[in-house]
Amino acid sequence: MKGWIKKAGILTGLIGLNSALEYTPRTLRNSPLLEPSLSTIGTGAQFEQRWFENQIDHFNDSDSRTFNQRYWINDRHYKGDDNPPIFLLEAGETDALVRMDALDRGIVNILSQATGGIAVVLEHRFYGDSLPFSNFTTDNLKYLSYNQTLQDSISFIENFSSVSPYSKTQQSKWITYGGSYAGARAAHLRKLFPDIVYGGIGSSAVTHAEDDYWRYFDMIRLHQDIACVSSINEAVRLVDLILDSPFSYPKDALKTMFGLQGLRDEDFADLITYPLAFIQSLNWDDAISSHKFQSFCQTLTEDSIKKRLLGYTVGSAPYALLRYGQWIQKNLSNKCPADLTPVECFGLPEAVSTEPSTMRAWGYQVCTQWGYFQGSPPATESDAYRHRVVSNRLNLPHTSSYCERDYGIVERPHIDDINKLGDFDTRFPRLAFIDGSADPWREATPHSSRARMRKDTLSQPSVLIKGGTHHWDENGWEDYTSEPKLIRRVHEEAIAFVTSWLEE
Ligand SMILES: *[C@@H]1O[C@H](CO)[C@@H](O)[C@H](O)[C@H]1NC(C)=O
Ligand SMILES: *[C@@H]1O[C@H](CO)[C@@H](O)[C@H](O)[C@H]1NC(C)=O
Ligand SMILES: *[C@@H]1O[C@H](CO)[C@@H](O)[C@H](O)[C@H]1NC(C)=O
Ligand SMILES: *[C@@H]1O[C@H](CO)[C@@H](O)[C@H](O)[C@H]1NC(C)=O
Ligand SMILES: CC(=O)N[C@H]1CO[C@H](CO)[C@@H](O)[C@@H]1O
Repeated sequence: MKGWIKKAGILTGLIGLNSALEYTPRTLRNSPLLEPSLSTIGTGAQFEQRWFENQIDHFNDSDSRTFNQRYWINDRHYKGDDNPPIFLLEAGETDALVRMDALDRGIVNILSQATGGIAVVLEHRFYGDSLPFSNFTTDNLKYLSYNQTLQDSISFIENFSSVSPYSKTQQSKWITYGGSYAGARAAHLRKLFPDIVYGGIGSSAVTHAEDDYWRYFDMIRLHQDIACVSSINEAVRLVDLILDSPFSYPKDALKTMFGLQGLRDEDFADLITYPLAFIQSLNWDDAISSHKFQSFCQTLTEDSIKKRLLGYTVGSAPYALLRYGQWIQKNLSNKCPADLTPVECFGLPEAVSTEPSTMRAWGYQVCTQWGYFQGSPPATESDAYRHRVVSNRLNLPHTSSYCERDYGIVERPHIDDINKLGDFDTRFPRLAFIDGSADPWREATPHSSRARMRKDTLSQPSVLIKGGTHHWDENGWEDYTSEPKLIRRVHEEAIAFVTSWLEE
């Protein structure tokens, strides 16, 4: 694998990682290529990078080791009054530079502007440059338990007025905000530490941890373009049929058609889920939205003479498969440098690196507490299974096998650590949940089809963005009043409920 790592630059940006929660084929997970690159996420240069010294172990008084946690402040709306409201954007499972746009133009800037407050982004331990250890061995990663990480934010809030340049903030009201995993954090911080955290907004907040999260892909089936979804389904069923063949010839031909010859069946099935991951990065703002899923759909469904001919003779599935293969070849396989084989580029590496990386950290959180292994629906979910958009090779034993391989973890994740904090029914005064109706993560949020209905009140707002995917309210425009109505209304509602909270 050495050659591949040396050429790490080549695939940078291939996956438009917003955060580690974005689905990543297992075969690409260990790749250093997935670290977000500064050219795609910006440098945050407009804000000064600051450091807070935090405890590595919050629960052991005789352990005095500390690490430096990174944060940034947007104070352009702060007029110098005593105790301004402070909006803490939890960066979550990513390099926090990814959140600089949200600090500059997004939700916390909008809320600070409306209230004369201060906006802060705090990087999460083990991500970006907030590293307690320079080696992510499983032993070191044990300090990445959820309770330790929540305590980081609490220590930060409690010490902010003494360590930051803003000393007149001892009595400030803190409101947490986060999207995705960070959304769950924002909600849990409010609920678990109500005297320290005045209010919270969980956007696409995954308050429900789940071992087998096959619903991720099923949300794609349920909410994306029907013609495209049914083409994917036809192609995938044909893939599974071919992979079931006892002979190697058809399987080899299939993989070659995708430019992925030599890959193991499971690695192949996993890798071709690649275009589906981009659903999560669809955004109302065209400038930052990913267009790869649409490009994939267009390729699969395009009308052509060939499509009609194949349709009349052997059915539409072979056409869908052919086009699927072409798209993967053009957009993924061909990115492999010419002097390397597909296996060298896309097969699982033999040795696992313990170097610090987003995937290494998030994978540990997944394997120990959160679950969210994404794959095919189980056959018992007959409707979802029949219409699956990913191969049935991607079952739970397969999708979670990296836990043992990469971390030596054999137990199932302790999802109860998370779910006992409220699960779908997490609620608290001054705690808001904002979700997208088509978000692949919706089934892990309080707006899941399995959750109790919620009333939308000023104290406990419950907002579902129609057609939205992942935390669409996090980003915004400098002048939010010029945003498209769908999003402007969410931002207006957030200003209204936050203003009312602050008046209480
Ligand atoms: C607490 O910290 C001390 C000093 O580092 C260490 O010797 C001890 O094993 C720690 N206890 C636990 C339970 O981790
Ligand atoms: C990280 O720890 C592992 C296991 O102890 C060790 O084999 C490896 O050499 C260490 N890597 C670095 C860069 O220190
Ligand atoms: C923190 O979480 C870890 C992992 O679940 C657990 O072992 C530990 O007992 C917890 N500590 C506290 C103080 O709750
Ligand atoms: C932060 O505040 C807490 C309680 O106010 C205090 O015990 C702790 O020592 C402080 N930590 C730092 C790093 O300043
Ligand atoms: C996003 C991307 O790179 N899309 C390309 C994938 O391949 C098709 C052709 O099949 C191109 O047209 C796209 O530009």
